[in-house]
Amino acid sequence: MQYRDDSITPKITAYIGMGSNLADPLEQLYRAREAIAAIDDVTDLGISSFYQSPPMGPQDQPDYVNAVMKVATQLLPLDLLHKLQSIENEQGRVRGERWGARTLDLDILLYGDQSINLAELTVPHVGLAQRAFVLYPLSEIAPELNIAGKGDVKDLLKRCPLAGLKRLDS
Ligand code: PH2
Ligand code: MG
Ligand code: MG
Repeated sequence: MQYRDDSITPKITAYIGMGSNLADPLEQLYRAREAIAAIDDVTDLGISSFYQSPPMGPQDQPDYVNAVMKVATQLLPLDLLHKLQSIENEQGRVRGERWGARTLDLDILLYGDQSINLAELTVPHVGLAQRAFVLYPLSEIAPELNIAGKGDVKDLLKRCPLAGLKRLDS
């Protein structure tokens, strides 16, 4: 077993992008939030509203529902990623076409202020600064955030067209 002293392992604030466009998307995101909150060493710090938007990428798929969740965690980035992938799999994710329809997509958007460039994981997430379905929910729960190399969330938001994004009342 690896030695770890919780009192000195830092808690990192991370933001997780959540998306679904199959099999009752809202329900998928509710379930995913519970599953994320149940991970050891992950604390749920809140979630944005839910937003509906037309698909980015192939158009022959249903609209998406997206949200952003804020967590505190002592997991290393790849460990967190692998836990999120298990939750995607448990909720019936089938990996097919790039940007194709999915029951659940969980992306690490930000992990503290770290820049991570690994084959498996790029943080900040590549589409973060351009995608309305990421920026709007993110700005709701982190309006003062500055994203290294990209700028203030507030400024990114001003430059980001809504592209059909609608906030759901739920
Ligand atoms: N995710 C994709 C592909 N296209 N479109 C919307 N509106 N929302 C998404 O989350 C999304 C998408 C692949 O991750
Ligand atoms: Mg994604
Ligand atoms: Mg993904």
